Amino acid sequence: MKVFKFLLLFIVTLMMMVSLASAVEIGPNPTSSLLNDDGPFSVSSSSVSRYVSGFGGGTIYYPTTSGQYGVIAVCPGFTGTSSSISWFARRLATHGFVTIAMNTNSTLDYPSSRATQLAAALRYVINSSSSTIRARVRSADRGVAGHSMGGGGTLIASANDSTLRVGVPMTPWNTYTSFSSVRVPQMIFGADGDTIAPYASHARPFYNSISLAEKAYGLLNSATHFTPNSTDERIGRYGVAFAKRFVDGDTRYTPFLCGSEHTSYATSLRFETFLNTCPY
Ligand code: 9J3
Repeated sequence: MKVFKFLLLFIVTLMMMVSLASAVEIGPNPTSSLLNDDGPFSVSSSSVSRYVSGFGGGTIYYPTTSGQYGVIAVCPGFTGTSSSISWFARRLATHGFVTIAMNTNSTLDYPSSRATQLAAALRYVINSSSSTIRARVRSADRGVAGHSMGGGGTLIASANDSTLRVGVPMTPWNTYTSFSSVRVPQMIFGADGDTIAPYASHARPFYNSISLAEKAYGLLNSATHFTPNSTDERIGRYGVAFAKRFVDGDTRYTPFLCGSEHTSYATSLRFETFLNTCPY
């Protein structure tokens, strides 16, 4: 009996050590007003030539404060360039991530190509020729995000690499709807007025098809296909909170995804529909 109790205590202690080891708290305790805007980190940026191999260059954003941060690549949509999603890459960085607002090899590349380019952009940041940027990166903690075909690419990149920690597809577009093999947590945004990637045939069936990962779906009210191309409080708030929860394992963000801070914010004025697999 005593041996049994000792074993149990030992196992519980081990489990606690494992869960602590995989969670990194970066930055002050989150508040609603911090999450609605730029975060507490000052950010530097570094431009990446379009002639690098595997993707089309872009801009890296990283916290000025030394430390190790998760890394997230953000991909634009069809005909778009990095400037169309740079607000989101920069926003993530101000909350404690190293990010890249990337360009694609061709602005006409399809989602499967955008997926391999997202992976190439992550590798590029992790192996950066800048020792400052290399020193800021926790290479095990990688995520992907993107708009439209970049959102389709985000889901495909997530299906291709189950070691990614997060995907944030924004008004995603793809030729097929089943992402049943995805094991990477996804925060999917749809737009109620999207006529290019209508949520009923894109974002929503993508969300529904995922059963092997934690997920959330926010259908933005009074929004279009291009709402993710400029600063949006809702996308910033939930994109940051979801990335913090799943890239850093930081459960201080749980109330903003599943708890009272979520339910009070996610009114029907902001989200026509909000679905999730809470608690997480
Ligand atoms: O990336 C997007 O904005 C994709 C939607 C699109 O127009 O696809 C047509 C082929």
